[in-house]
Amino acid sequence: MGYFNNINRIQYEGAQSTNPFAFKYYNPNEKIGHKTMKEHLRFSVAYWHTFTADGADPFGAGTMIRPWSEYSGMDQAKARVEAAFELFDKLDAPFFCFHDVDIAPEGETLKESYNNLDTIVKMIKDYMKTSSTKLLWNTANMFTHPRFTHGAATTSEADVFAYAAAKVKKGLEVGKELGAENYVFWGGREGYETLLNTDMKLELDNLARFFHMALDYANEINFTGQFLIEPKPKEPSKHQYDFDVATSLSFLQKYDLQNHFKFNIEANHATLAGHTFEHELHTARINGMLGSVDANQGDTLLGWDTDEFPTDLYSTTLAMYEILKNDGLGKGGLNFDAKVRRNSFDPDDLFHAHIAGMDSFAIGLKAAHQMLEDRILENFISDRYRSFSEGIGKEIIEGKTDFHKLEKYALGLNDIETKSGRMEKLKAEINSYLLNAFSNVRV
Ligand code: XLS
Ligand code: CA
Ligand code: CA
Repeated sequence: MGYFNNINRIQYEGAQSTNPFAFKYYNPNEKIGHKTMKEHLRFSVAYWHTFTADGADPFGAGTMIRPWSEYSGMDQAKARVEAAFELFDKLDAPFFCFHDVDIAPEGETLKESYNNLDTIVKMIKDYMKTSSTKLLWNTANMFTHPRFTHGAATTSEADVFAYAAAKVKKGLEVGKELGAENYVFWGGREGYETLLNTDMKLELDNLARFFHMALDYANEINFTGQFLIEPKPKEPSKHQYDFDVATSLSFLQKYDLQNHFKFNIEANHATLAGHTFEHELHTARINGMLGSVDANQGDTLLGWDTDEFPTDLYSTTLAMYEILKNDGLGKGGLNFDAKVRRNSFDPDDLFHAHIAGMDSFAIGLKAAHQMLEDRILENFISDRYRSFSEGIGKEIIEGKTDFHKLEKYALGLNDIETKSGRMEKLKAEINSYLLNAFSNVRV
């Protein structure tokens, strides 16, 4: 007895297939460069959107038809685990991710919450013995319960700080138990509404204290997962401290934490911060801080975090370009932190959505790989900056100049030549890589 009985294991059938329950472009074993698609993409299913959420929004009740809805409490939590491993297996998903409260209901007390969690973690561990799906990361939900209204590590209440510490301590133990490759910190309530009531310096100092204690505990129990901060500028807080990669990086540097963290970059959070997805990936990459990715997309017409499944091929291509330039994501992966729309309420939609996301990233991978092979951007960019590899530019780079020398040089210049940036030409080239990526696809 299964939960998705009408669905068989999703297979790669190629672009000509008309089977909606087949991969058209994601061919897990196909080699792209020196790795298979599966190794490059390291897809992960987000437990909260796919198994826990019911489609409720601030204006309406849940809509999702889920085979586990008939249960409640711990019975429902157990049914979700069964359904989850069935879906993981049918998608052949390499990874999954969860918050503590996604997998097990909170109890009346912290102790009771721990007990619920222990029961479900044991069940998940048993499933993982025979499943090929591994835990990409887990995290503690420190934003839903009213106790976190003023924040968790940045709260004004020391008792809440202690409670948050207990949840992360337990989270690290669970991560170790299940072999998590990473541990994520997303601070939805780590921010403020108004400076009128906020001691920002104390809150930021406390956030750093919290992270140092988390690192100490991870060392103590020998948890070897990578610590990840997931930036987001706002929502639910008006102003979140981990605004974007650049802001979070300077925080980590100030508090001597930069060598112990990387970033988990979410596409929709990037756009909420007024950046592109690739800007955030790039900023993390050039600082050696690109850890993992929450693969989704926002809606340009809406100013909030819509967490849609990624289907924009231009975006997946530029994202994969950054990931390939980073030589992959290491312990990270592409986690579908994405939810089916409220009106895509059938269980089948969970499969359609994941297939769409996986195919979209497969196309992006293939196009980006070819762009890199042909060095279209690399060659253009190195030519554009060529003036810094010869003459005065080389001297600037080598530290052999000062303002006196540069002024003397500038006074001797007659015509200064500037070259076109050729953005439109480059964009047209990317379009042809996208169109060509699968033109000779095997069917
Ligand atoms: C919310 C975040 C959250 C994190 C994990 O916007 O994306 O789901 O990924 O806490
Ligand atoms: Ca996320
Ligand atoms: Ca989000």
